[in-house]
Amino acid sequence: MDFNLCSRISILKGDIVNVSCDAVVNAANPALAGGGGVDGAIHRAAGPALYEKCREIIKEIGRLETGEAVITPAYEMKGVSWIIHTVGPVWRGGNYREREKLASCYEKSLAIAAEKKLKSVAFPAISTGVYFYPYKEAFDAAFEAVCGFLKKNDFPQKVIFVFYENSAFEYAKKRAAL
Ligand code: AR6
Repeated sequence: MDFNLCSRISILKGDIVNVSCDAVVNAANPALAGGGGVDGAIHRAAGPALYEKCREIIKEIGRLETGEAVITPAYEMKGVSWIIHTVGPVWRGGNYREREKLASCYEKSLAIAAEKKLKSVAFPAISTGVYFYPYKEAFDAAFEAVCGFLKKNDFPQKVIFVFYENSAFEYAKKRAAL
């Protein structure tokens, strides 16, 4: 990876709610109804106002389509100002445009961050939990999308990939050569 890009990407292991940054990305569902995994952790950290805001958004847009993203405040979540909610694809074997849809989650989330001139954005490994996307293929798609975006945009200045599981964390570090 070239030096400039390298200095703009970090790979961490841990809980995304403990990362300090301008925005964290939530692996949401189309109803923005909260759930388990990252979504549950983010809703718990942000408090009930987030749930209310999500209801308002769904009233307006009906549902959040796979690969799309919306932004809300982070409410009570410490060290974070914004939450960007995106819906990853459910893995169905790889022939249902899963890669394209997963790349879109990263690109649309980053486009929102760029528009707001946010400095730092943290992503979980979208779709790799209950949506069953294999973690290696998921990181390959995510990394390509993020690098492509950062090359063309000055904001966000920094992207942080946050992994919960050691295998995914180790793979990402090796793959990104960080
Ligand atoms: N911090 C960082 N990573 C986490 C955390 C955490 N606190 N918790 C889990 N992970 P998932 P999806 C990892 O299932 O596959 C929800 O119910 C986890 O190990 O959270 O996109 C939504 O409401 C996994 O690698 O998201 C949707 O219905 C990765 O985050 C659905 O799940 C993603 O796992 C979305 O499924």
